[in-house]
Amino acid sequence: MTTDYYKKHWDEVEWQDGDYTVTRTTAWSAPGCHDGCGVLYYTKDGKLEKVEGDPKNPFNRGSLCMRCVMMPEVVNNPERLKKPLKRVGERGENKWEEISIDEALDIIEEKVRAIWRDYGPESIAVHIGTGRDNNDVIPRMAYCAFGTPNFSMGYLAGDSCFCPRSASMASTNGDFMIADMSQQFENRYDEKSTEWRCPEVIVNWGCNAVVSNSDNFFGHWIVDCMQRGAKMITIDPGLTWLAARSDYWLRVRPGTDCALAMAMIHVIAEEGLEDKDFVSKWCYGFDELVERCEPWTPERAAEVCWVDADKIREAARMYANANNAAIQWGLKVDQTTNATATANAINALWTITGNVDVPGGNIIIRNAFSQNLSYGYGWHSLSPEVQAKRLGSEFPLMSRAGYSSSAHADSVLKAIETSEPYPIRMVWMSATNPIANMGADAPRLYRALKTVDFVVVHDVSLTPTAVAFADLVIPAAMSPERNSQRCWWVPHRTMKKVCDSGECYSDTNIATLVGRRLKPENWPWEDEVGWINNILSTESDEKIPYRNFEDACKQVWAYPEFQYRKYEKGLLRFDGQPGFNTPTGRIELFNTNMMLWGYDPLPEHKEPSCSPVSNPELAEKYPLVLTTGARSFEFFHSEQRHAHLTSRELHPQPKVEMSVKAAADRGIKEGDWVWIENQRGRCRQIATISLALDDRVVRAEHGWWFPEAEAAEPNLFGVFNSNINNLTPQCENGDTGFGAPYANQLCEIYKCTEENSQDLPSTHVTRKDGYSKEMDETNGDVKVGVVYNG
Ligand SMILES: Nc1nc2c(c(=O)[nH]1)N[C@H]1C(S)=C(S)[C@@H](COP(=O)(O)OP(=O)(O)OC[C@H]3O[C@@H](n4cnc5c(=O)[nH]c(N)nc54)[C@H](O)[C@@H]3O)O[C@H]1N2
Ligand SMILES: Nc1nc2c(c(=O)[nH]1)N[C@H]1C(S)=C(S)[C@@H](COP(=O)(O)OP(=O)(O)OC[C@H]3O[C@@H](n4cnc5c(=O)[nH]c(N)nc54)[C@H](O)[C@@H]3O)O[C@H]1N2
Ligand code: SF4
Ligand SMILES: [Mo]
Repeated sequence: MTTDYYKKHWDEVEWQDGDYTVTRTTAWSAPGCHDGCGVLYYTKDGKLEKVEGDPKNPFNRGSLCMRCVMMPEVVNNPERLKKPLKRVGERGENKWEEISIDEALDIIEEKVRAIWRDYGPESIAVHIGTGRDNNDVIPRMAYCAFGTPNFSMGYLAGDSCFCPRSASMASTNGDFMIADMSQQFENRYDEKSTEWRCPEVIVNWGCNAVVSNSDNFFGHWIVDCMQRGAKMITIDPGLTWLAARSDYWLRVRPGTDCALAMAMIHVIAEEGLEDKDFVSKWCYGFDELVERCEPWTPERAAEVCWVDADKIREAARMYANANNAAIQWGLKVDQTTNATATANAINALWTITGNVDVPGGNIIIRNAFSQNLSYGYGWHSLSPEVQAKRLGSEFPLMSRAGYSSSAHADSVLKAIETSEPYPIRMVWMSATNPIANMGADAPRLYRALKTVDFVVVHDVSLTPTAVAFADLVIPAAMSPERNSQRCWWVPHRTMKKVCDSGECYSDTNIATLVGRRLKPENWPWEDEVGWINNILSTESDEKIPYRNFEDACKQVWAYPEFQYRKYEKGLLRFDGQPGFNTPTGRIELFNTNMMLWGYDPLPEHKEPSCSPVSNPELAEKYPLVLTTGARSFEFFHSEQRHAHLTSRELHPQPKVEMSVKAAADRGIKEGDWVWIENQRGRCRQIATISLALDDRVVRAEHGWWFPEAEAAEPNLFGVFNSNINNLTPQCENGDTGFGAPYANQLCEIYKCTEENSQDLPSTHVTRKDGYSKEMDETNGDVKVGVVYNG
C-alpha cells in the first residue's frame, strides 16, 4: 500500500478495497488497552481479517503496537467464549451448560432480588479491571442497576494503579497533570501552528511507556520527542529500551523512589535552581518542603536507593536547568505502601521547577467536552444512607473528598472474609481475572471468593477466575464488535462495530440488559447506541461537535480547544479566580488537605515492610529484592496467553530477570526453570540473565496462566504455578488506604528440580489450602514472616 492509497481515502470513514470493507475507527477493549488508537479495520464477509494503524489519526499517526496488529487472531480465536454458560458441576470442575441470555438474566434477576430482600444491595460487590471500554459503564451498572455502593477495581490491593497518583495530584494541584507531548493538539508536532514546544528533558519515572502505552499516553510520543532532540532521564531498576537511550539511567532500588525524589528536591533547593517566580506566586509551603528535604542529601539517598550520588545531582540539575521538562510517571510510583508520599514528592519536582501547564512541561488536563463519567457515573442515584455504606470509607483522602470514587478493594476482601461490617453475597466481575493477575495474594483471594454465594463473570475467555468461582459466565464482545464512545482526556473518540459478535455482549449492552430488568427507571435507552446518544446529548458540554452516535462516527475523533497556563486565566477554579483548585489557590507543596485529615502534609521516605533495611532477619533468608509486573509488548495483563497466538510464540513462558552474579551464585543458567520463593509462597518462572541489573534485585513477570493446560482443579490452568502474586500481600496498604507493595518484596530464587517440584503451587492452593494462610487475628492481615511450608 502506498501513501497515495491513504490519501485517496483521506476524507472517508469507510470504503471498499477489493473484497474488503475498510473502516476508519478507533480500538480500545477488548482486548484490553488504556489507549484508543486510530485503526483501519479490514473486514470480509463480516470477519475481521486485518488491522492497520490509521495514518490520519493524530493520536497514533499510523503506528500500532503488536497487540492491535494481532487483533484478528484474538478476535477469531476459536477458544473464545461464544455463549452464556451456567455452571452444572461443583465450582472448579469446569462443567457447564450453554444457556440463552434470557435464561442468564432470569437467574441474575432472581438472585439479586433475593439479596436485596434478605441482606440489602450493599451485599453485592461489582468489579472491573483496569481502564478498558467499561470504565464508566460498570460503575453505573453497580449503582443504577444493582443499587450497591460497592463498586471497585477488582481486588487491586491499595487501589494501587493510578489512584494514588491521581489522589495526590487532586489534593496538591486540584487537577490531573500529564507529560506534554503535544497530544492536546490535532496538529501535533507542528510547532508553527500550536503553542506546543518539545520538552528539552523527559523523565521516565517507573514507567516504560513505549511498552505499556498506559493511561491514554501513547509511548511512541516519547520517541517522536527524542527525534526532536529531547534528552532523557530514566528512573528504573531495569535497563529498558528507554533507559538504554537516556542521558541518565538511575537504577533505583525498588520501593525507594520517594527518597530519590526528595534528594533531587534537595539539590534543586541547595543550588537555587527552582523557578523563583513560579514558586513565589503559585506555590504554598516551599520552605517547609525544602526543610523536609534538607536531610536528604544525594549521599544519603545514594545509600538508600543504590544510585550513585553524583548521578542524582547531575540528573536533578539537568532536569531543573531545562527550559521545559516533562515527567512521565508510571505504575511503580503506586505499587508501594508509601505511594501517596512518593507521588507528592515527584509532583513537587515539576512544581518547584515551574514546569506546570507550560508547553513541553506537565500540563493540566480534563476529559474532553466535560464528560466526567468514570467511577462516579451514576453514584448520585444512591441514597445517602446507601452511599455511606461504601466499604473503605474510613479513609478520608478517598471518600470525603471523592478523590477515589470507588470502594476500597482490600476492604471488600475483608468483608467477604469476615462478614464485617456486613456480608458480601454476590460478586459481579467484568474484565478482571483476579486470581491470575489483579489481586495480590492470589491464594487468599481464591479462598475468599470460593465462599461467595453467587458469582457472575463477564469475559472474553474462560479464565481461571471463571472456572474457580463463576455460577454464570457471559461472553464479552471485542473492540471491533462494539459501538462505543470514549472519554479519557483527549481526543473524544468513537468506536464502531464492524463485525458480528454472535451471542457476545459488550459491557454497555450487558449493563443495559441487566439494568432494564432490575431498575428500568434508570435505563431509559434500549441498547448501546441509545446509551451513547444519551451521553453525547446530556453528559457532554455544548462544544462537542456532534450530538448522536451516527454523526460522531462520521468524524471518529474531536479535539476540544486547549490552553496553557490556565491558572493565570481563571480557568481552573469554580469561582473563576486565577489560581489552582485547592484551599489556598496555590499548588500545595505543604498539603493542607492531608494535614486536615491527620496525615503528614509533606513527603517522607518509608522503607518497604519487607526490605533488607526494614527486615534484615527476613532478608537473610530471602536476600533478593523483588519487583514484579513490568509490562511486555505481547500481553495485556493475563490476556493473549492462548498457546496458538503469536504473543505466546514470541513469549512462550514466564520470565524472571536476574543479574549474572545472582544467577551464578545460585548455579542458575539462562533458560533454567527456577522457584521464586518468600515467606508467603512460591512460584516458578524461567531465568533470564541480565548484564545490567543490580546483583541484589530481580524482576519477575505477572499475569501468567496456561490456557492450554487442564482447566479443572486442581490444575486450574496452572494459574498458581507461575503466579508472582503468591508472594505479594493483600491488605497491606499505606495509611491513606492507597498503595501496596506489589513491586518491593524480598525473595530467594533456586533451580527447579524434580525433587523440589513435586508439590506444585496450583495443587497446593486448591487442594491443600496452601500459602499465606496464617492471619493476624487482630486485623485479618497476613502476618509478615509466615514461613512457606511446602
Ligand atoms: N503491554 C501491556 N501494556 C500495559 C499493561 C500490560 O499488562 N501490558 N498494563 C496496563 C496497566 S493496568 C498499567 S497500570 C500500565 C503500567 O505501565 P507502566 O507505568 O509503564 O509500569 P510497569 O510496566 O509496571 O513498570 C515500568 C517500569 O518500572 C520499573 N520498576 C520496577 N520497580 C520499580 C521501582 O520500584 N521504582 C521505579 N522507579 N521503577 C520500577 C520496571 O522495571 C519497568 O521497566 O501499563 C498498561 N499497559
Ligand atoms: N504482581 C503484579 N500484579 C499486578 C500488577 C503488577 O504490576 N504486578 N499490575 C496490577 C495492575 S496495575 C492492574 S490495573 C491489574 C490489572 O488486572 P485486570 O485489569 O483485572 O486484568 P486481567 O486480570 O488480565 O483481567 C482482565 C480480563 O478482562 C477480559 N477483558 C478484556 N477486555 C474486556 C472487556 O472489554 N470487557 C470484558 N467484560 N472483559 C474484558 C480479559 O479477557 C481478561 O480475562 O493487575 C494488577 N496486578
Ligand atoms: S496502544 Fe497498542 S493495543 Fe492499545 S490501541 Fe494503541 S496500538 Fe492498540
Ligand atoms: Mo494498572
